[in-house]
Amino acid sequence: MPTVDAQPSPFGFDRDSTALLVIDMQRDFLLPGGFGESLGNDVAQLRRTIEPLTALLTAWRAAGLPVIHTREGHDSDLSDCPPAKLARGPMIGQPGHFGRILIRGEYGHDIIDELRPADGEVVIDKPGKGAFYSTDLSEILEKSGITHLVVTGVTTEVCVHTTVREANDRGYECLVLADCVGSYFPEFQRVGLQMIAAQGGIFGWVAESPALIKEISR
Ligand code: C5J
Repeated sequence: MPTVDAQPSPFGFDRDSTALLVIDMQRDFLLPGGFGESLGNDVAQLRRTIEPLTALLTAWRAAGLPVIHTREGHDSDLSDCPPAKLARGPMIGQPGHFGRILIRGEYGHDIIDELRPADGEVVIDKPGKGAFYSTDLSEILEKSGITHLVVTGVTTEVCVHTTVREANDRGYECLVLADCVGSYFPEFQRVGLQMIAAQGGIFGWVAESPALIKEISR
């Protein structure tokens, strides 16, 4: 069984039952001038994930393993936007530099060019922070016999954490790749990763992508 050096212990996985989850690598979060930057965030903190994630995707696809992408966003009438989210995020649906913010079909909502989904890869549109809430991710994973998830994307403490916690409660074993997840806030990145692997791996495991690439390229 392939095994990756990870915290708090080695992470073993079976190629037939493991999927790569790429969370919300969307223009509005990552591009200079996008929604994330308009809130005063430093997008460079997220953009450092692009290079390692590109290398991982190349190796993962070469190994013939499944990739699932997610995008956070809403229908144009915002009917699927949880009211509490809209109340504290009134800019959702408003005009931004790359179209209406977090609205499906707008330029800013889509995935950055470097990580564009390949033909046949699943893309999940999610209205919440977690990838399971109000999506068919559970059914897709069950149908494909997936039990282990390699989790990447942004942001570490929000959509990555929510998804990993949801996945953990549903029985999935999650490996989070430290160099392939990003937060606008260095402190949240550091502590967010610590929280996952703490207490014997309370939500999962944490590793660096080169260790995983080495395993899947054997
Ligand atoms: C946020 C996300 N931070 N993808 N979204 O609002 O983490």
